[in-house]
Amino acid sequence: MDRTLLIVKPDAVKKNAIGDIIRRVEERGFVVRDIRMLIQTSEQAGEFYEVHKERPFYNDLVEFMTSGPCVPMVLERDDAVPLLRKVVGATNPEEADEGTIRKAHGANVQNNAVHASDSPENAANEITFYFQ
Ligand code: 3AN
Repeated sequence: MDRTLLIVKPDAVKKNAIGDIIRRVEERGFVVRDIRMLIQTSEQAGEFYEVHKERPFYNDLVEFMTSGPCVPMVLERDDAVPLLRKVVGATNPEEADEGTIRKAHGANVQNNAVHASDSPENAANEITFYFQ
């Protein structure tokens, strides 16, 4: 079994979509192994998205990710990382396939409802980041 990290971002928490998002991943065979709710500090959000530090949207992204509670969770199933990326959909909700979480709940390329790890190596690091 593989593990990956899903974060319900502040926009989706605000619109009461935590339950629907968990339902969607559970329906596709993922098991929730750990979960918490936190309001991130700018330092935490900045470190999490450090790879985007030089991008023009970095400051807005950090502000968005600290704008309210978010819900990171550890999800488990075989092939967890690529399969969760499929369930989540494209970064831009307008380009996301029907039936994906971002199509259902994302508003725009920044406020796109969820984060999902993009490689097994990042998944391991991101799980440690929120669940020491
Ligand atoms: P993904 O989350 O699909 O792996 P990344 O890693 O390219 O996408 O981007 C991380 C986060 O940065 C996205 N989830 C989104 O919130 C934000 N983001 C990405 N591209 C843009 C953009 N062009 N403008 C604003 N925010 C962006």
